[in-house]
Amino acid sequence: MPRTNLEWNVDRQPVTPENVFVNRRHFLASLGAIGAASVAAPLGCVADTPLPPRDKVIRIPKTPTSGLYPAERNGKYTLDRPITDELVAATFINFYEFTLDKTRVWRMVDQFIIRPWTVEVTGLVRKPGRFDIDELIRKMPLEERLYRHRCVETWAMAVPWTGFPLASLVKMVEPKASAKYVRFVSFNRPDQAPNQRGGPYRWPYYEGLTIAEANNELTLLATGIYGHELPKQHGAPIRLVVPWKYGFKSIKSIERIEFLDHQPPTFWNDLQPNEYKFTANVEPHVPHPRWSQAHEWLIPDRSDRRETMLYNGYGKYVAPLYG
Ligand SMILES: Nc1nc2c(c(=O)[nH]1)N[C@H]1C(S)=C(S)[C@@H](COP(=O)(O)O)O[C@H]1N2
Ligand SMILES: [Mo]
Repeated sequence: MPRTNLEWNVDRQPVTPENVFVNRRHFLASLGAIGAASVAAPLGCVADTPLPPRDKVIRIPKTPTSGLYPAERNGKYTLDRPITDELVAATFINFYEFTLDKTRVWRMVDQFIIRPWTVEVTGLVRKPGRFDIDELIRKMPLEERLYRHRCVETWAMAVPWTGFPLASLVKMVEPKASAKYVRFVSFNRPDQAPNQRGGPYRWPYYEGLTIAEANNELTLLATGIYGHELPKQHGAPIRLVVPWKYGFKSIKSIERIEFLDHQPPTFWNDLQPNEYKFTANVEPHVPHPRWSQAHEWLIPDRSDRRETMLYNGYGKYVAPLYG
């Protein structure tokens, strides 16, 4: 059966160049509308294929808060694997607002405008507000943390994020006792993001956490990566990082945060109700309907396989939330 483009684009993975070409054609054929020119385009981040030039891919924004980077590293959070090469991470990206093709997101983000940017905080809080992104960042305690990242598609990476605990924003806005969930909403700008023009998705992307998950010490709002501000493809100017959950929970480019008394629907659960539920923790023994989650592989090398760890190895911090 031909896949629909509602599904995860797991074909866009570094395999052998031959397979990449076959998979790419299969993938493009399944999308239908793309011409032969793009089939011949460079493949980008694929093992054994040259990566594109660093200065083209990693465009670091210049903003009123650029001077805050690099932030001091919090050494509490350590890795069991090497930090992923920055250029590999920047060219292997899920950001469906722009394209489903991981290796081409970086080429599609030029028109995306990340200043001025406002984050609106609403709902069941005593101090709601609309925060200018740079004023918000200046109020918050920026630090760097090394975290593993695990995508539901089985690829994994390890990166240094810069950001602040979501808990410090939660504290600032003073949630009411009735606030049990936090909902996050990304942007909807078809003029800036090509894949928001038509198609089957219901934009903007939206996600959610319980208030306990939001207040967990691991949960970050990231504004930087690799010691500088987020390049657009990583979800500038501010994105969630929830390292014990599948990557799709870590919503990029957040415009609104709402405090609710009920569990909100989420983007992927609405599209694929038979996949992972709201919680979507990394659990090796719970397969995806179409693949096992027992193993993961470290980009860019499909053969660099590891056993998936329960809660992505963060059980020490989060297991009590689910016991
Ligand atoms: N707004 C938005 N956020 C998103 C996504 C997306 O398509 N749109 N993809 C998610 C998925 S599936 C993953 S794995 C991570 C990838 O983050 P990275 O590209 O910075 O590694 O972002 C998540 N956040
Ligand atoms: Mo993902």
